[in-house]
Amino acid sequence: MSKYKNIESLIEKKKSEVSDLDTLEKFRLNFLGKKGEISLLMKELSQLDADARKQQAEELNIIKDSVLKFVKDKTAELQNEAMQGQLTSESLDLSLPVNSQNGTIHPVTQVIEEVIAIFGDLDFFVAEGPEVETDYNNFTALNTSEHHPARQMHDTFYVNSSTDNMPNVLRTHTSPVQIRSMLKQKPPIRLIAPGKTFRRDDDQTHTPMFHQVEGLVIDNESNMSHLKGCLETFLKSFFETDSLKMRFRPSHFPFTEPSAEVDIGYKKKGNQLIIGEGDDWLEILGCGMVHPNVLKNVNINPDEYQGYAFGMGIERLAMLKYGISDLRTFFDNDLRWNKHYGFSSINIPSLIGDLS
Ligand code: 2NM
Repeated sequence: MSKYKNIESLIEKKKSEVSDLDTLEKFRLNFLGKKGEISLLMKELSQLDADARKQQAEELNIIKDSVLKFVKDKTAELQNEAMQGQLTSESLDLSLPVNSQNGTIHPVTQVIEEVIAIFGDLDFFVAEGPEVETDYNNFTALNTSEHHPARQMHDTFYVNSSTDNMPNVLRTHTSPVQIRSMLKQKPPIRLIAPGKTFRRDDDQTHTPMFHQVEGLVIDNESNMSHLKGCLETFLKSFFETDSLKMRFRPSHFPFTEPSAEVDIGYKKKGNQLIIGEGDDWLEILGCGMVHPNVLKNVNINPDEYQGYAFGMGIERLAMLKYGISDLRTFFDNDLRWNKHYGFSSINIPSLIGDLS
């Protein structure tokens, strides 16, 4: 042992001088680097005879291993200290008042909150579900046949997982949330399902991800006139107007019968759209009476229960209400756009206070 007393005491002295990752790296190079003290001593071993070489190599390896262990342990210790320091210095006090000069609420979030406030007041509750769905919940349960064009690869994002040997999809509408809700809960049901939806579409007026809100009412009396009254109340409240021209046009969806599309009247005043009056029509939502096959698929007896459903695009509602002309700008994350079209985080939409 005596031969290496000097280096051992040098190591102990240098250990005590290590205070951060920089000095630790210098320490490592000083002993274990190519021209480090231990490496040089290793080279000297070759000049010794076999017995002495074996004995001293053993001693030197023990010293080398202890230096390696020190470097490893000290690295972990210093990194942990750095992390703790960062966690303390970067802590965020969530109880501080909002600085409304900075962040804004995105128009999509704002409109979802407004829609929830209105339907909440009409006794609807909010339902949610996963964005990756089974092919069954997204299509089959909704009376969409095996060969319906909506199932085609060019409309639907299929993902690399499957349920019951059927591929999973990114939900193309929020209707699978209604399927899940009807399987869990017996009528009467009054729900809305807001959320992200996905379709393989990307052009001026389509983005591959967009938001929808759908509504569902199931009981033993609701009919088309209830549907019409419900939508009229909603649209008047949402567009904050008492005069609202509205028309139903016959349409087709696999999950409703009869089905309709709803237009609202508007006119142009300069660059501005006046919603509710005028001789031009804007398509705003789709709706209908829930198809008996859909009810059967969720074990609800269509001879006992019936109901209506509707669906609309959130971005479209936001564009019409807040005069945003380009869909794609919603997802550009341009801070100037966010600041211009965003909403204060202090004003939460409500029917008692201000909707917007
Ligand atoms: C729409 C239009 C018409 C709809 C139907 C259902 C369900 F689950 F009850 F069958 N949910 N949503 C529906 C009906 C959606 O969106 C344009």
